[in-house]
This record gives sequence, C-alpha cells and structure tokens, in this order.
Amino acid sequence: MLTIHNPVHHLHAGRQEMYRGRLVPCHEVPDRLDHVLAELRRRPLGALRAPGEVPMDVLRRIHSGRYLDFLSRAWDDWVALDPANAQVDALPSVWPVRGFRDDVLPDNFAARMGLFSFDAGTPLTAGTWQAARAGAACAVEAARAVAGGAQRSAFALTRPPGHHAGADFFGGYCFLNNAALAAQTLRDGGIDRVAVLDVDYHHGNGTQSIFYARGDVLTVSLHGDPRTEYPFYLGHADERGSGDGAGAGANLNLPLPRGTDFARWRAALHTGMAAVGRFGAQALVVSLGVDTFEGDPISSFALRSPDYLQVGRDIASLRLPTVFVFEGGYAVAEVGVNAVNVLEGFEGAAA
Ligand code: SP5
Ligand code: ZN
Repeated sequence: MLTIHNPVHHLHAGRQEMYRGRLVPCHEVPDRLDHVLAELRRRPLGALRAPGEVPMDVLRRIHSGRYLDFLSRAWDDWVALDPANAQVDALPSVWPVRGFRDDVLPDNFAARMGLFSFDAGTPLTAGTWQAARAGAACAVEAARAVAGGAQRSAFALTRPPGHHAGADFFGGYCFLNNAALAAQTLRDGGIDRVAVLDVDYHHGNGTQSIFYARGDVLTVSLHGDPRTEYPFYLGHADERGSGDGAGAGANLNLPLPRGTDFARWRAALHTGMAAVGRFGAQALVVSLGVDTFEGDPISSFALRSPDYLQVGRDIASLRLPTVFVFEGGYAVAEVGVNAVNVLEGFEGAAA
C-alpha cells in the first residue's frame, strides 16, 4: 500500500484547548503521527513518500472561497492584532448561533474566527495552514493514485485530522476535510459512486454535512452517541441525507453507547459495510481514527490492539479500491500499532 505522509505536519502544534473552563494541553499532538510513521517503518507496507503542492482550486471543490481566504491568512491577521500574539495560539470565543447572520463577514478577527468554527478546542497556530494544506495534498494524491488504477489502496498519513471540518468551518482539531477531498478526487477521477466509511470514535459531522444533499457520495459513520459524545449536535440515526434532494438515503449514522466493545462495534461495522455494498460504491474512503481504542484518553469504546487487524480484514472484504485517511486516536504510544494493524489486516486479506 502506498503511503503519502505529511512532512510538515509538525508545523501545526497547538498548545492548549478549552475544556471545562480551563485551558488544558492539546490531545492532538505531533507525536501521534510520528508514532504511526515509526510503526510503518518497522512493518513496511509499501512505498512511502511526501506529496507535491495541492492547487487552491482543488481545495475549492470542497471548501468555500471565503473560508480558504480566512484560513490561509488567519495567522498573519492574528499577529497583526498584536505582535505578542505570535507567542499565543488563536482560539475562538464567540459564535453566530441561531438568529445571527453569517452572510456579512466581520472586520473583527475574533468575530471572523467564530464565524468559521464551532468549538474552542481547536487552536490555530503559526503553521496550521501550511500543515493542513500539505495534509490535503496527501489525501488528494492518495486518491489520485487509486482513481487512476496505479494503486488498489493508499494511505494518507496526515494531521491535523479532517472529518469534523465542514465546507466553511473548522473544529474538532480539524481544518481541511481530507476525507472529503479524497472522495471528491475519486469522483473527479471518473468514479461515479464513492462511499466514505468513518470509523473514528467521533461522528464525522464535517464529511456528513459536505455530502448531505448529494447522491453520488454515500457517507457512513460509526461513533459514540452524540447524546453524550462530541460533536454532540449531529450524528443521530435519523439523519439519512437531505429529503428533497438526491442525497436522500445517502447518509447512514450508527451511534453506539459508551463502553461499546469490539463484538458490538463490529456488528455495526458490518451494517455500515452492507450499506456501502447496497449503494453500489465503486471506491471507498476510510476515515481511519483509532480513538475507539480502550486506552484512548478522550473516548469510551473498548477496542483492543489486535481487534484492528480484524477491522482491516473486514474492510478488505468489500473488495473496493480504498483510500485510508488518518483521523483521530489520542493514546499516543499505541496509535501507531493500532493504525498499522488496520492497514496490515487490510493488505493481508486483499492479497
Ligand atoms: C478528529 C477527532 O478525533 N477529533 C476529536 C475532537 C474532540 N474534541 C473534544 C474533546 C474533549 C476533551 N475532553 C478531555 C477529557 C479529559 N479527561
Ligand atoms: Zn475522533
């Protein structure tokens, strides 16, 4: 399996996220990716390379122009407010909820930051834009390799993650939606029906919202029940795609309770895979979060390291060209073993 890794991921290194009224150390740290890379070097699965640059018009296939303008300039705007800001991460603190307008772009930086975000857990840092853009390039190149038939599968190994990012907002440690960009690249590469299977612990709200009205991309997510789990406001089972559009039926959420073990999680995986099969997907994007691990510090499922080999074998049984995109997973020391277990299980079964 070809791996495209983000060589500048470490340029995004948030210091603190807001949690229960306090700033606490970020969970989404550069070490995470380095552990996956180290494990891939111990258990090589194929070629490993860095991406080239992704053109802005490719990002515009998924993200709005005004969001990309904001994101690409945000750090400079933040430091222009006060040179001392160069030593501080930018976090939003004000949001336009129901009844406010989002069509007038405020001049005020904090107000613009709130317009383009949904939580205070996602610091924007000096290198966020460069890291996120290079990460998007990983996803796009992995998808191109698969769409063109050069590879049967590929892995976009990047951070910051992407599945919480919408067409015009960041949040949940995510800025650009790498999985959505991969799915769109598969579509633009001539594949008519694409499925996104999101196995991260958290609901892939960004990916769902991006494709919600579309019938050409099926989105399936297995995740902690949003009644108790982040991102809380989306991810319920009755969200089936926009009713009046082509998207009706092209979204499937499989919320699961805290404490879900592998047997129960795997049954939901099979339900999601059956939907991918019924949809007639010709290619698959897997949002590969391993925060379903029993030792994850911010999540509450109970998968164990060897279970991830079986996850990979199960996904391989779909027999689809597949792009894996790295998402969450915060048990830093185990994240490499768990992610590479999925890929190795997949490769072993796909052979
Ligand atoms: C990509 C991804 O997995 N994003 C997850 C974002 C979760 N953000 C909210 C986390 C809440 C942190 N709670 C800290 C609990 C410490 N015991
Ligand atoms: Zn997650």
